[in-house]
Amino acid sequence: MTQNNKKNEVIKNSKNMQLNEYRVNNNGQSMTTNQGLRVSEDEHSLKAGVRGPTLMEDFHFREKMTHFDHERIPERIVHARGFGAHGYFELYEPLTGITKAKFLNDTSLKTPVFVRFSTVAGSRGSSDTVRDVRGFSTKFYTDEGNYDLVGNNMPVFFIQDAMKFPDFIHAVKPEPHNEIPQAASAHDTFWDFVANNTESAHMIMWAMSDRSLPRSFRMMEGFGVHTFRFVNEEGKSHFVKFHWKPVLGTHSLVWDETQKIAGKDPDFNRRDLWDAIESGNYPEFEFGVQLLKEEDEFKFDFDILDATKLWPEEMIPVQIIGKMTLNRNTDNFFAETEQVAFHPGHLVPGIDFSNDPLLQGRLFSYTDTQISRLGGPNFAEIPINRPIAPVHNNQRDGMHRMTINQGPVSYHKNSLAGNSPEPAPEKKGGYAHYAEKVEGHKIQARSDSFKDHFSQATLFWNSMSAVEKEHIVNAFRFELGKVKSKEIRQNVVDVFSHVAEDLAEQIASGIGAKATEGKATGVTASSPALSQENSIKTARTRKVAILVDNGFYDNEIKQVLQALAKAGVTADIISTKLGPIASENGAVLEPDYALLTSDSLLYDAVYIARGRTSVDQLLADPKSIDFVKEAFQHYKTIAAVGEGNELLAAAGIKLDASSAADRGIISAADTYDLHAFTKGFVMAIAQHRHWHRKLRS
Ligand code: HDD
Repeated sequence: MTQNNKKNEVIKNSKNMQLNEYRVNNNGQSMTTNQGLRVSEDEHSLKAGVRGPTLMEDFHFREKMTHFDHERIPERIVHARGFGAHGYFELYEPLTGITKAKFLNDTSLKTPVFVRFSTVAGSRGSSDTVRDVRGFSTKFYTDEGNYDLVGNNMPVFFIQDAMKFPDFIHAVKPEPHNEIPQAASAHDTFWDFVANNTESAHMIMWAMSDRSLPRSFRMMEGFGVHTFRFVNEEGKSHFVKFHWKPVLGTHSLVWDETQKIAGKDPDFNRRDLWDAIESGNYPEFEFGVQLLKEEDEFKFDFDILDATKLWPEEMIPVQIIGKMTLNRNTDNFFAETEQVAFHPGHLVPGIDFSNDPLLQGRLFSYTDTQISRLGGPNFAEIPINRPIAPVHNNQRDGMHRMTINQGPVSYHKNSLAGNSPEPAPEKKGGYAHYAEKVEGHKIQARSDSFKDHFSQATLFWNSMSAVEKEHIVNAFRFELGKVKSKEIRQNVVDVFSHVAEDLAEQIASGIGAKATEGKATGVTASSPALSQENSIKTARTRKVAILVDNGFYDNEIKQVLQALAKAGVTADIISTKLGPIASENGAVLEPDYALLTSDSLLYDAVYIARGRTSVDQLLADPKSIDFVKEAFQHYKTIAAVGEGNELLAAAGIKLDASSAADRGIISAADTYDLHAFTKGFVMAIAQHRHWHRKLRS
């Protein structure tokens, strides 16, 4: 083993090995109290007689109950619902001369990471598929200390100054008088905020777009949002924006589907991530940076310190420099995902802040929130938060202190302990803040360069495909349609009249409001990178529902399953009931789900197998017809063979030989070329959705 490889192994495993210290396995063990005393009885409290009162001296009962009574900690004020996983980061290209961060310079390193994806507005128990921004937080356990990239799946934000964050969050959260609605922005206070705070216009365009409805956490982009700084060995700085690009492409659900999934499987996104990792389909995200020279700071028609602006990729390309792979689920949700504490101010040498006023405010908020959520200042000692780099300082005591610091000295400078721990000079890895020159008056105001609230909202609108535009208009109509105040609805239309006339008109005509002409920015530029339709398309890891019952053709199912598996597509067998089903020649298949416990909402594609008896049984259950109908309405690929085509007809899907394939319907007669059929099926699945299909054709 070379030196580098050895190092690799150590780094790769060190977080996992560190967690080993804390793992507890109860298998084969006797039950004890928290004091280690073996317990002989765990079902009956100690009573004075079998029908008598419970006795106070039952310490096991008291301990069990006290612990239970305190099992919850405050949920996060935002991003309460989330899901985490472990993995590692590998560097393709060293950023030599750009940043001195070691994990971005040494391609032989595998840096352990923990990632938490989240929604923003909902409570911990809310549904995964609501219309919302998704959090995308990554903790890199580097050997220079933890580096946290606490981002979202959208590259901009609602507000420009952190001072407004509590207001914005109050407006989007359930209204305080009745705590309605849960995990939804479709209500009066949110849209009243939007109408009165026009800096939110660009982010609202993203929030009303399909980006708010990710098909999977594995199919979302991630963004650091703010402009940060890279600093090199010589102390020279570049501005930088961070990007995560999913290897499977960026894809979304459709609105009708998300609302129904919220009932059918509120854990849809977290289950998808868990299952993907368990089955070895490790989610992968490439890491990209947009770099800007210090001297180019003022070359743009937007301010790079303004978090409501993105850097168009066509203007400043994203350089892909590495990849993150998520390959391990948590052992325990609470210990890891709930207790993980991210902070945009957890940095390593070579990475620094910009003066973005949103970022500056975040630097205060995150530690503050951890202190109340995690019960004191020692949250960094919780196993998931502990760095793999050694920790030495003079901080002592506090709630839940784990470290047993030795010796009498807890101050700096000292002679008694040889002045240790001693600050490390920059050359020896000590963090030194970038020596930016700053001058100015103390002032509570915003720079004029932050005043353009609409140009990039128009850029975003211009960059959308016709289908994406239609989804945005429908989202506005839905959200504003739920707003009771007519005045607020009109005020919002007035705001979006600044973005684009056709947008404002279409919103207005759906909600009984009026758009005003002549106010729009007139921006004509577009940025193709913003449209999801230009994203990577692949069938890999997509899920197919196979509808089948007794009397199927064994050989056909086997070959289709093989072809799907070869393309990396997973499949579930769904039948009218659970329990083994038999083919026409007696071969047996075990269904994964019955129609009752399944739904096409939970799949990317449907396949209806041939077989007279099989299809007759399916046809006799109306759920199978709804299954196919909804898959069609949600633009999903549907394949049918032989008699299976009758289920298409029963679902009202008329086949038009000239355009059927185009609409993602792969239909075959009894005798057909199986190879060509499966190839066409996989290609159609890779398209994600067949948007041009007309509803209920
Ligand atoms: Fe924040 C959590 C992302 C602005 C204050 N934020 C939180 C999480 C994410 C973000 C992903 C969840 C972390 C996790 O998984 O545990 N926040 C962002 C982004 C922002 C942003 C991308 C803008 C670019 N946030 C923002 C502002 C403030 C906060 C302006 C306050 C000044 N955010 C918090 C917080 C949270 C938080 C209250 C709640 C739970 C936590 O920190 O750990 O401190």
